[in-house]
Amino acid sequence: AGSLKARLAELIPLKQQQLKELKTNHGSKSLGEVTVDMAIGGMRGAKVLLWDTSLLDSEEGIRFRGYSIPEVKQLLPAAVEGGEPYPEGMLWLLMTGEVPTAAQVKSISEDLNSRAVIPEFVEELLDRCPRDLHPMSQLSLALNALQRDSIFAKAYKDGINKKLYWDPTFEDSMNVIAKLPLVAARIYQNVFKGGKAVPVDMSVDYSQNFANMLGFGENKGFVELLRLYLVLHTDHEGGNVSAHTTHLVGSALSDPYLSLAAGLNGLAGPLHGLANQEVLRWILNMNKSLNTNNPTKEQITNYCNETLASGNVIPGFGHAVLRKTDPRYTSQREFALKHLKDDPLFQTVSNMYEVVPQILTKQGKVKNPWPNVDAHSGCLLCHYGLLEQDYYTVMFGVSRAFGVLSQLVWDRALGLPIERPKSMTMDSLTNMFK
Ligand code: NMX
Ligand code: MLT
Repeated sequence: AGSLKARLAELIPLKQQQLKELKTNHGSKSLGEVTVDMAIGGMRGAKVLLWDTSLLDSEEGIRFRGYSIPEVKQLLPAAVEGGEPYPEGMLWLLMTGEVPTAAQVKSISEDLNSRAVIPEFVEELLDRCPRDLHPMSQLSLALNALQRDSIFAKAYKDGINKKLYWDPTFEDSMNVIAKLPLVAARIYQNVFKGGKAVPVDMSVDYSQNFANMLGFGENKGFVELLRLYLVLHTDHEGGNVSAHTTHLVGSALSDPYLSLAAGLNGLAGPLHGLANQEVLRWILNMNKSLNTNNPTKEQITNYCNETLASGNVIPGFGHAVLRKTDPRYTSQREFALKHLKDDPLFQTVSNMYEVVPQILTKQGKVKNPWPNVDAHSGCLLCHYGLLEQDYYTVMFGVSRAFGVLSQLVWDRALGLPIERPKSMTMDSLTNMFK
C-alpha cells in the first residue's frame, strides 16, 4: 500500500529541515516572560513545548493539523454518508498533516487489524485483576505488560542509530493503537459483562471492531458515536497532562508503551480525563437525591450550589486554557440533537449548559465557566446502553493514544532532547527579588 509509513519517510526530511531553519533563524528569540506566578501556577501560559499535531486557541478551541472540528468532519472519509469520520483518517491526518483518501483510510484499518493481537499472559493478567481495580489502572497495567514486545526497546538495546529512532517508535505506536481496543474491551467484558472475548474481524474498521468487542457491534448508532468519540478525544495540543506526560516520559527514550502508560495515568485524574466519569456520577447522584430523571433548572442550580458549598468542583465545566464552550462539547451536542434529542439525560446536560456557567461566573474565581468535552460524552454513551461510568476514561484513553503517539513519532524523527526544565525553591525565588 502507499503506506502511512512510506509517506512519513518522505515528510521527515522536510520537517527536519524546517526545524533546523527555525533554530537557525529564530532560535534565540523570546516567546515571552516566565513569571513567578507561572512557576507556581502550573506553568499556565508558558510557551515551552513543541507540539505539531494540534494547536489550541483559547476562544476557538482545538485545530488538528490546522483543521477545526467542523472541517475535520467535512474532509475526512466517513463510513456512512454524512456520518462521522473514521478515526483511522484522523490518525493519518495527525501523523502526516495531510487529509487521507478513502483508500488510505482503508489501508490503516487493515494495517491496524493485522496488528491486533495481545499475548496470552496479558489476557491472563487482565483476567486475574479484581473487578474493583479501576479500569484505568487495568489499562495502564496491560500497557506496561505489553511493553515486553516493544520494538523500540529492543532496537535500542541492539544499538540502533539515533537517526532511525522514529521507525521502531512508529511500529510500536501502530501496534499500541491496534492492541488498545482488545485490551480495553477485555477490561469492559471482565469487569462488567462476564468476560466474553470477541475476535477481530479483518474486514471491518477500527470502531466497528471495538464496538463488536464491547458487545455493541449491532448497534449502528453506537458505532457512529464511537467514531466521533474516537476522533474528538485524540489530541488537545501538547500541554495537557496526558499529552505532556507522554512526551516527557518519551523524552527519556522510554518506548511508546511506557510513555503512553504514563500519560494515561495522568488521564485517570479527576481534573483531567476522569472528569467524564465524574460528570455522569454527579448527574446520577443529583437525580437520585431528587428522585427524578429530569430535574428542573432550579433543582440543578440548587444542586450545583451544594456541590460548590461542600468544596467540590462541578465536573465537566472549566478549562485550564479554553475560555469558551469546548467545540468538542458542541460537536457532541450536535450529535445528540441529531440522534437523541428527547433523551432525558441529554436534556439534563442541556439544562446544565444553561445554568452552570452563570453559577460559576457568579462565584467569581473560575476563569472559564463553560463546559468542556467531558460534560457531554457520558450521556451519549448512556443513551446507547454503555452505562458503566468507571469505563468512560478508558475510551478517552484509547482515543488519546492516536494524538500523543503521533507526536511521539515526530519527537523521535526530529531528534528532540530529554526534557529537563529548571526548578526553583521558594527561598531562591524570594531571594531573587529581594
Ligand atoms: N467547579 C468549581 N470550581 C472550579 C471549576 C469548576 N468546574 N473550575 C475551576 N474552578 C475553581 C478552581 O478549582 C480554582 O479554585 P481555587 O482558586 O480555590 O483553587 C479556581 O476556580 C480557578 O481555577 P481556573 O484557573 O479557572 O482553572 P484551572 O486552570 O486551575 O483548572 C480545571 C482547570 C479543568 C482543572 C478546572 O476547571 C476544573 O477542576 N474543572 C472540573 C473538572 C473537569 O471538568 N476537568 C476536565 C477538563 C477536560 N479534560 O478532559 O481534561
Ligand atoms: C484535554 O483534552 O486534554 C483536556 O481538555 C485538558 C487540556 O487540554 O488541558
